[in-house]
Amino acid sequence: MQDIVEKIALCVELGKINSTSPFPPDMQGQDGADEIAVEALKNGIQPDALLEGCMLGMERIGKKFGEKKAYVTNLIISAEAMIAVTNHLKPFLESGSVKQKGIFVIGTVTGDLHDIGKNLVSMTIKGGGFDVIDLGVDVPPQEFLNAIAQNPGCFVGLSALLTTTMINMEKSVNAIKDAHPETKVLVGGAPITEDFGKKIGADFYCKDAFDAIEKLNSIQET
Ligand code: B1M
Repeated sequence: MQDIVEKIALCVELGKINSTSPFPPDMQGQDGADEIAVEALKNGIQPDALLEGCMLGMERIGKKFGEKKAYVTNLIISAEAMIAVTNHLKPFLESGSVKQKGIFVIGTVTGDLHDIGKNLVSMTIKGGGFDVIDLGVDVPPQEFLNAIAQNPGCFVGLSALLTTTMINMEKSVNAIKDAHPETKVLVGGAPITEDFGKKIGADFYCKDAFDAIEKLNSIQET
């Protein structure tokens, strides 16, 4: 199991998407994240292990980038490698109980183009029995307001990955709470914390996709 986690982590860190990807040159012809994920799932490895490998790989490349030891292009191919894995996880994450529990609107806030975490949250919440409306990335506050107006009673999730876009998250929460104070807002993303969520008036901070579904279920139980 640990072997698979490490193999996936290495492919994601180095941007080895599949056997035909040219990077890194010393891994040419070898299986990439895509083939390793398919094989692992075929052998009964749990999707969680593949996700763990992806997160580890992303953490490593993110750290290198922060230390100026990697470029944006490295982040792009690492993202492609992780997407290759998550594409195979989609059926598992989305295959929850079919009972429709409500509508969940999600988007990455204005100015932010990161969507891998948001997409994972979308899939997991869909699997948890909610209808998901994914507004995509770089979503201005007004678009969230339009979606709420069209889906009364929905829950809203906001994602932000940049310290520079956390302020835009606050603007979106304010706009939502001003226009629709009853709407429950959940926030998440790497730089977001419980304290920050509270400070900007969000109802819930979610550390990851599984935490998000737990929080949504808890709202429903109250
Ligand atoms: Co960017 N990037 N990036 N990047 N990138 C970070 C975030 C960074 C930390 C890297 C670093 O410097 N170490 C850094 C931000 C620094 C900061 O703000 N202080 C950074 C930077 C600087 C940038 C650019 C500015 C680089 C540049 O152009 N010079 C640029 C900005 C573009 C923009 O958005 N305007 C940029 C671009 C990119 C790519 C496009 C190349 C690519 C994204 C591709 C894509 O998303 N399709 C990318 C990537 C891949 C990363 C890292 C390496 C990985 C992010 C990721 O996908 N993680 C990242 C470093 C890192 O995070 N370690 C980095 C995996 C994902 C599953 O985790 O998104 O955290 P995450 O989601 C988690 C939780 O946070 C939570 O659940 C998920 C797990 O279950 N969650 C939620 C997320 N959203 C939620 C919403 C919820 C609930 C939970 O709602 C309820």
